[in-house]
Amino acid sequence: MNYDLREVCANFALRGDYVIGMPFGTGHINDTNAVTCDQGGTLVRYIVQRINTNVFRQPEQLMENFERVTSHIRGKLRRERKTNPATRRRTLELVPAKDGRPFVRDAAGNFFRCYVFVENARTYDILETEKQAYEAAAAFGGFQSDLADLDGRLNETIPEFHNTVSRLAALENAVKENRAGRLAEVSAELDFIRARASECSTLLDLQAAGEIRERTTHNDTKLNNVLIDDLTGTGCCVIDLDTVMPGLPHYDFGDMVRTGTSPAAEDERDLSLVTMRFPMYEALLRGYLAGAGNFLSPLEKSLLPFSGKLITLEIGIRFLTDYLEGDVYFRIHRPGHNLDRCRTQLALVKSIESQYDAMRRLAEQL
Ligand code: ADP
Ligand code: GN1
Ligand code: MG
Repeated sequence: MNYDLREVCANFALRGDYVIGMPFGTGHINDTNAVTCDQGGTLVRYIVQRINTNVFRQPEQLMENFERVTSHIRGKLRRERKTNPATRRRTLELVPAKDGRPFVRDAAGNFFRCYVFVENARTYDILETEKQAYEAAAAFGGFQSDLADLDGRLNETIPEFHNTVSRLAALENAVKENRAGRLAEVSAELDFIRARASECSTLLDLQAAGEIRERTTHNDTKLNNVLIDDLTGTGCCVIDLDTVMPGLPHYDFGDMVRTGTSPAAEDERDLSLVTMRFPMYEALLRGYLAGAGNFLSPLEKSLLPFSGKLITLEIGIRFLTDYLEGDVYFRIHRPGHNLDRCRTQLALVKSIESQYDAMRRLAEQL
């Protein structure tokens, strides 16, 4: 950590005295800390994050999106008079800096933001039950639905974020450059990905032809980006709003399939454990449609199973690219970590392919 959390917190309009702060969560991009403050004898927690500015080059624009999105949702909750505690927690609540801005910038150029810690809820890296899958997917679907009437277009915090064709081109470029000298190790993975290259443009082609259309989407619906209420088991708050921007709804559903159906961790080395659990897929599909089904066209709905395969392949491509480039993007915790992550994604693609007909049949039925 090249910053002093206590000093950073002194610049936010926090009520109470700083007690302790420590790293929190398992995200790959930002530095997340849980900070405890003493408010007149009661301990209250906040999340304080340093935004990864190598990834998010324009943090001011990102925070502008953040405020627009959370205030839109908050306004909706107010109008719906949903003032009970369960619905009040439905969106992140920023704590402004003492100068009124939505972030603090320190002398070293680090950007920080702070929000209220949502207590009595947690995220799961691996979903345990079908109810969790249903509730998490319903929360992400509801999030898209809440933003369907947002005025104007949000800033693109990472351009071409889910352009799978560009992601594949970036991989081929990393292959050509072989910057970390690791190319010889990855020939099986490359063959697997190249054999599926033609599928990378499917959604983009349909979008270009006007058959499916852009909306405001989350774009990082890893299942640990939704908080599940400890008491009720419902998906109470969608978090990690850095990539909320224009996108296809399929990107969100696809990433839920990627992260919600396998009983194995994203970086599991025993690939025999990686499998697409059909009941979890069914729960995700039902939950997502309960949240977002009202605004999707029949064609869009029919492409949901495909999105699971595509986004799993896409993230596999990104992990492999980062491995070849020398681990410059995703935080790693061991040598070979990005290659392990790539391999689990490809194993999951294989498992999805073996159950694809049944996945499509279910989507048609629903
Ligand atoms: P990253 O972009 O690094 O993934 P996230 O915004 O997803 O960062 O935060 C990392 C983790 O911190 C989450 O997975 C979640 O467990 C926890 N977290 C984030 N925001 C909150 C919050 N407001 N209340 C409780 N926990 C939170
Ligand atoms: C990153 O920030 P986090 O850990 O929720 C990444 C996602 C990937 C994911 C893979 C901004 O998500 O796109 O799907 O890792 N976020 C960004 O686990 O690149
Ligand atoms: Mg996250």
